[in-house]
Amino acid sequence: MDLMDSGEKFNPRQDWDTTVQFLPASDSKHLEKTPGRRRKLWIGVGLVLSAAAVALVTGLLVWHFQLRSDVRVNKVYIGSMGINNQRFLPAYEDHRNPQFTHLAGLVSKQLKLIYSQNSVLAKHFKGSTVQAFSEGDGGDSVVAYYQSEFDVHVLQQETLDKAIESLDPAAQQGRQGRFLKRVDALNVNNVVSRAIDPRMTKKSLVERKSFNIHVSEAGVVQSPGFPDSSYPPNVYLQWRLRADPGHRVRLDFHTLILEDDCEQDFIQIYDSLAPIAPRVLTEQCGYPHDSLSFLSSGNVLLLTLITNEEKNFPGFRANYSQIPLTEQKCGGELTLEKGSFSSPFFPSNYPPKTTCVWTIEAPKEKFLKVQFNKFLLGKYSSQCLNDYVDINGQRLCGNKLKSNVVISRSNKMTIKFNSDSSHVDQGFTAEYEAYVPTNPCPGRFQCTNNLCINQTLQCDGWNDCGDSSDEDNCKCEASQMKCKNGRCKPKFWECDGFDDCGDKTDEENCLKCKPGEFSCRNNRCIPEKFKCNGKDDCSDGSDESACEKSLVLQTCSEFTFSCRSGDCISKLNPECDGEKDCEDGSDEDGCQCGTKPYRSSRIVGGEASRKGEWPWQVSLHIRGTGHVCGASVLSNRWLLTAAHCVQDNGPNKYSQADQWEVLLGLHMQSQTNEWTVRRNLRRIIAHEDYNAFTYDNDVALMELDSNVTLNQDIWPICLPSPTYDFPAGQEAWITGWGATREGGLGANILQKAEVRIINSTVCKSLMEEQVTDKMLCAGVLKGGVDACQGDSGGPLSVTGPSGRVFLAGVVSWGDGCARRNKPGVYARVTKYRRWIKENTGV
Ligand SMILES: *[C@@H]1O[C@H](CO)[C@@H](O)[C@H](O)[C@H]1NC(C)=O
Ligand SMILES: *[C@@H]1O[C@H](CO)[C@@H](O)[C@H](O)[C@H]1NC(C)=O
Ligand SMILES: *[C@@H]1O[C@H](CO)[C@@H](O)[C@H](O)[C@H]1NC(C)=O
Ligand SMILES: *[C@@H]1O[C@H](CO)[C@@H](O)[C@H](O)[C@H]1NC(C)=O
Ligand SMILES: [Ca+2]
Ligand SMILES: [Ca+2]
Repeated sequence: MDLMDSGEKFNPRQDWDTTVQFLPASDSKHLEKTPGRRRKLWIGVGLVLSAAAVALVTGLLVWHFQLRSDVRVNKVYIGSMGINNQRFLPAYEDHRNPQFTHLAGLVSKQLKLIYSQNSVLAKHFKGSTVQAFSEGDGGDSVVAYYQSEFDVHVLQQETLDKAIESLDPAAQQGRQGRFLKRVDALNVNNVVSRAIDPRMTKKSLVERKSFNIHVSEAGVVQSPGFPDSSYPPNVYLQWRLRADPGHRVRLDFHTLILEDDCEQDFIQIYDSLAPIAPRVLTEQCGYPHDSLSFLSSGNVLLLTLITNEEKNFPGFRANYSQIPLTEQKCGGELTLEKGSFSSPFFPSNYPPKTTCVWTIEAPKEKFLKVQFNKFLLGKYSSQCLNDYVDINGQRLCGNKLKSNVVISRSNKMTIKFNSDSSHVDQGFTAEYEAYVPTNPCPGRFQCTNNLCINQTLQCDGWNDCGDSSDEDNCKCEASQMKCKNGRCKPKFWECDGFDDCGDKTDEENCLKCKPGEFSCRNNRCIPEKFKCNGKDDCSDGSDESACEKSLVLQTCSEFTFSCRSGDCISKLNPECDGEKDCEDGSDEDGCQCGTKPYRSSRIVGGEASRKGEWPWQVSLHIRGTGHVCGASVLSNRWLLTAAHCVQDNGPNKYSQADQWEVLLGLHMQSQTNEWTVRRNLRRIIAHEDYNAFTYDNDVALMELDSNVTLNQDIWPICLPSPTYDFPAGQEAWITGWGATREGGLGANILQKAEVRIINSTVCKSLMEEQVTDKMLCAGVLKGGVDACQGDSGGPLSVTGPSGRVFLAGVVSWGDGCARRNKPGVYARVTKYRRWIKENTGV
């Protein structure tokens, strides 16, 4: 049995509870009060008490000042210094070697000399230590990494910070060499230092270690204990990675799972051998989903890990290697009429301190346009002072472009990419094309923002241009409604509470009841004040089903939740919402479900999901064929899928449990990892009333042959009670690898698509009455033209009021493939709640 099957993996679930409090991370040592100071404090307070209200603020300021005025702090700065005319020696890698000690001594002297020329620095300087050396750019120089300590008044820290920053090369321009000359002095070319990150000096960090690694031979670096146990608490670890001269270090993460709060546990990567803030390439925590491949500008890279006492997660594993600096030179002349280019090393993060220039020249009579397909250049700043792309003098930066297309009204274009010395990102990919000025989009539709799109996308109800220009002035089809602003939208978005037209015309004329009246589900109208009064005024109970407070009702209805005691309560969807609504608490029983382990730190637009985003998603494999259907985890033993997935099909005996293998905790089909669990099935229970012609009752249960350990990658979704309400207009997600029952190419990474639940009356009319009451319709909201995001049998996930996710449906027919203008049809899980309970006990 291999590691993946043991199920005895790290299980942080009990730690995720968001109610767990974090340890305060303050370091108050420097502010401890002495008795003498306390007296001043009392005087201060006395003054305050006797003063008028306006003086109160002033008094507090005085108090604050007096309390802190003679507190001194030991301020530590981390820096690097370039030394010219020195060759790097292998001995410089070992801090115990006499040659290291000698050069370190010279560096310390040099620093003292530099500080002595600045009155602020000279006054407070205590001493320096050198931690490491590396090769400088170009071979004939060495870089020293050091730490300098200063003893300063609390209130003068900022002055000291400014004095230190004034030593930066940028600040020193024109003054270079002034402070450097002395007979025995080093020839210094570059001094940069910054205050140490307070998270690195926390007293609680009991273990501090550095590892030196040569990356000339590729290898693996991982957090201690990975993957069998979580990383240790309260450590500060550094991995100093060195490549051969003339090479870059490359670091590719294969796994990274840390606590979801960067103040507690985090890694950082520096383009340096010391953690100097202006050289940081990235800081990561949680379960990041951005590109996790990094490159250095020179031949060194530093990886640090800091952890705290609580919430320790699996950690990381990364591959390191080196690549020659000459490899993948970027930029150049592009002379074809059509082509593409991208930032260096895309889709890895681009290296820092890199500049590339592309020139495009087309035949004289043509113009040029560039379309960015991906554009991630770090944080946006209005003048693009950090990383940027410059097109014919226009700078672009950040990760959102106003328009993805840039055109040039000439046959020439110059594109420059520039990255500064810190904070890297994934970069960009772009296509360029020369065009005839009179016909910019041959055979395609031209958007106002110059994008060219497939003509079939014009007037289809979806905004494909990004500026909606493809949806203006349209003639609507029969299945569409006409908005006042001229747009056409699929009819099933009418009256669902969302403004799909953009001018709200799709939501007008929807209410049948007069103002001041409540619309019952059975279309009756009752006075608003009868709503939630504990009496069934609609006579279908719907006026008592959506109430804030839970009243115990005299009569139950199909819209009200029944407690185990038999009482019915008047609150909408009371189960697992974190509040006890039934007297016996049965609405909050069995709620170990529907939570996602990590919160999203950045909303991504794309269709690929994050690892761990859908821990209830299961991949069902047929032995020898691979992935064919999806399923949802209901418990450590039971899965729910579609009955049509488990029907015999000629020689294929899909109804037999032994034909199947199920994969839980899977993210990429091609890449099973430590957290992927494989199981065989013990039995399959297809719904006895499944109808292969109408797809009615398209649900089936699967029992695993042995329990799985629930963890961050494998976790049940909540089952809704029979009365749970998923109203039309509610947002939901479908997920899957996109295999269709008929075969076809699936996706490698788990895909997701946002959909909205469609009013069943409307859906029934659209789908020509093939939709029964035990089915539910949902339509895709964006994209989804090529991708087939939903798998048969997979979940339709809806987030409830408390953030827990409920299983609203099982992908059944119609359109799991998330096509536009065509609703997907799902088995309505509320209708099978009792059947599931009877068969599984869940
Ligand atoms: C990392 O290295 C290991 C062994 O050196 C190799 O098997 C694996 O494919 C590498 N992974 C990546 C993501 O490069
Ligand atoms: C445009 O879309 C249609 C229908 O989806 C497709 O058949 C056709 O190949 C597309 N044309 C281009 C140029 O992509
Ligand atoms: C499997 O899990 C169920 C429900 O949690 C439990 O009752 C049962 O004892 C477990 N079986 C084994 C073999 O651990
Ligand atoms: C669905 O739409 C129909 C017709 O537009 C309407 O009468 C009905 O109240 C709607 N149902 C729900 C649950 O919104
Ligand atoms: Ca469109
Ligand atoms: Ca509740």
